[in-house]
Amino acid sequence: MNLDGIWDFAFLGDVDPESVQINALIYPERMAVPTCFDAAPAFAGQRGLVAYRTTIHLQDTTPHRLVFESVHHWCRVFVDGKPIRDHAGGFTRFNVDLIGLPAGQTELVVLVDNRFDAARSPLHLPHYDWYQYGGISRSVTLRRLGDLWIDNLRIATDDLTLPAIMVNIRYAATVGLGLTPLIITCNDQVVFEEQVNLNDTVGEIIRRLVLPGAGLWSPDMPNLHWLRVHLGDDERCERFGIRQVRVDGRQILLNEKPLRLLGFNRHEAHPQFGHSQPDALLIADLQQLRDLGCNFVRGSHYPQNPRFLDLCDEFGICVWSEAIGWQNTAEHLTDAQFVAAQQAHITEMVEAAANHPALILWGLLNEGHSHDERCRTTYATLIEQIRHLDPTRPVTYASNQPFGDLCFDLADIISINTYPGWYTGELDEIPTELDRLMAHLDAGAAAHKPILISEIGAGAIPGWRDAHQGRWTEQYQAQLLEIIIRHLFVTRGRVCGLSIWLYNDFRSPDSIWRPRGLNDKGVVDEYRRPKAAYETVKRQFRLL
Ligand code: ADA
Repeated sequence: MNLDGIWDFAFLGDVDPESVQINALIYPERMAVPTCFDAAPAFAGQRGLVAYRTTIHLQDTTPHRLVFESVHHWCRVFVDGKPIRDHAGGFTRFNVDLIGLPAGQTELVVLVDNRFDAARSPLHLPHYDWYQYGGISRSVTLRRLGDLWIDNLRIATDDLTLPAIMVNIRYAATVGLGLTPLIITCNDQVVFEEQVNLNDTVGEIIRRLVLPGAGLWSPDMPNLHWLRVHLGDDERCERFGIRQVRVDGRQILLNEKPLRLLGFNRHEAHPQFGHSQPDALLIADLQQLRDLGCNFVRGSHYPQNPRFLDLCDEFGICVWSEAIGWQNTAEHLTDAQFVAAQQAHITEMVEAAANHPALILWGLLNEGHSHDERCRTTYATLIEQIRHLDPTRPVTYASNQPFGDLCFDLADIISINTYPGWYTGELDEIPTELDRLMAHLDAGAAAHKPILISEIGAGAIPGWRDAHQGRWTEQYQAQLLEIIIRHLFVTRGRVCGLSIWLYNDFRSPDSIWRPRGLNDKGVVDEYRRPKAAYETVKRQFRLL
């Protein structure tokens, strides 16, 4: 049951969650779920503890599960007045299991806190260059689990030519059930049937399925298939694509063919909805990205909305999914609490998104201090964790220290954020600067690895054009991006991909570097109105 809608709401302010008497709360407001409450005019820019309330219905006394797709930044979930679970970190899915509760109508209350608190929500630090909105920002659902449920269903390509997939079914049950029927259908055809022995209350069933004639997924031909697994009384359906991505020397191969990634970074931000992404906005963004001639989006700097990933699967747009981070230093990367929070977040990111064929690349820790020896252990630990959770995709991280980085050997792809012509140098120096960068990488870390330019760009205040065409004008941004695209792909051709910084303008903490309170490096503004660079990039991408 989808619980999205209008919930009761209370803004409690600078209050300690431990001191809140849940049953005594009064809810003077109403709030949409999902949305970010601090994007709404009444609470714009406010930080504090808030309470959301709705009513849920438990069908019977068997286990039920609340699934939250994302809550910022910290929350405590109460059912029937009792605290069930705390969760820290936005942008990822987490479950709240309801075990042994009476059947019928009951009250669900979620205390949500968008204040910065490095101890309680270590993943959200105030220096990050994006406005960190608060609230229940993605959908909430209630599931009846019953006595046996499929906890997770993972589908991975095993063989491209047959083709064949590996299906991993993780199940849980309240009691050992013995022989239980397992039936798997693909696109409504039964492809597998067996009696499985479920003596344990948790376990994994792994099967290899050959699917003759099933079309492969690629950006040009995004074929998708439905896998439906019936285990006892439970049923789970997942959409998947058959495709393989791997790194071979300096190239990324998709289905054994070189893949050139052309696209943008994208922030999940909108002045009216904050990090929430209504379907209409997702579709509009994807339509523009397709119109721009993209086949790639880097989800900067956190895991993207599952609905966005669904649409990327359909539109044939490849995605880099990134675990949250922004210029984290040794202070964070050697802090056990921060590392543990990253590990939990990475597990949630991979679990939620692994079946999306569009997702071709995992990333982490944007511009963390990978040039500081003290940070290397954490880079190694987290990258290893991602590989362990999902050995089927390359791993990378965006470095802004290409001349001093100490962790490039840990990554499958070398990704560089660089701002020639913006933070350093002038337009005519861009080609030389890019060549200097490539020469350095080719002589060392990237000699046998692909290079991706994960950020590059310039600010442009929407509507500002003038005869001098200097920094902050739309003309300057358009010229800079044209020079970069032509140099990278027409003159040179060394890099395997580009994600321009960035698709959309987005709110950032107040600073003299951020006119209008926004990071203005989008080719569309915060309401997605195109700047001059939109047409320039579109023309250049389409010529390649
Ligand atoms: C960095 C960072 C981005 C953004 C960008 C900018 O490269 O990774 O998140 O802050 O700079 O706009 O300056």
